[in-house]
Amino acid sequence: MRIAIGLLALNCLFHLSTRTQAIEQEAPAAAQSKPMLTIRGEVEHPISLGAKDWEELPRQSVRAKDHGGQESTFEGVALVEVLKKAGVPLGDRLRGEAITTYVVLDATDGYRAVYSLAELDPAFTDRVVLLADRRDGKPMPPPEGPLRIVIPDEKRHPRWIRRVIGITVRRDRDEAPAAKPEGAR
Ligand SMILES: Nc1nc2c(c(=O)[nH]1)N[C@H]1C(S)=C(S)[C@@H](COP(=O)(O)O)O[C@H]1N2
Ligand SMILES: [Mo]
Repeated sequence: MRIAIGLLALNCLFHLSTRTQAIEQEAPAAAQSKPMLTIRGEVEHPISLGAKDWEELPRQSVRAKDHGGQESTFEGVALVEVLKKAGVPLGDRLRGEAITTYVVLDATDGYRAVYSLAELDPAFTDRVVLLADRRDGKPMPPPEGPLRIVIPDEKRHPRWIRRVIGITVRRDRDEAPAAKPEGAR
């Protein structure tokens, strides 16, 4: 009898622990799916954005013609908003050494492109560089999405990066100048 009760208890414990493991494995995926976008480099707080963080960012939409000439409504988050969340100098803080700041965007296929911070800052320009997640009201599946850069008034399309996954913010301060600055010996 004692052995039977002991076995029963063990059996219950076993089920409980496997059940807990199953819940633990499911929970992170449900609460915060794997990162959509990682921001690192010269930022105040490097971050990885999950679907939930992404949903909290301010959204806008633009009309733009893609490389094939098809005009669509693209909806998403301005690239600068993502950078603001990670913390970069903008507006009147974007001067002096900071004005050499640029961002390198990475795609899942290894494709990369560069944008200067000043050309993304609404204090400098009305041009929009959008990280789009919807085209004509629908999510963009790979190989275009889930995130794609859209730049409505850029005449050529190499910087319309598909499948964006990472952003590195860099500053040029460490580079030697091309010519000797005045006053240098
Ligand atoms: N990830 C990724 N994005 C990319 C490219 C690429 O090779 N990989 N090619 C670029 C170039 S050169 C162009 S012209 C456009 C083409 O966009 P489309 O696929 O919508 O026609 O995508 C740009 N975005
Ligand atoms: Mo291209």
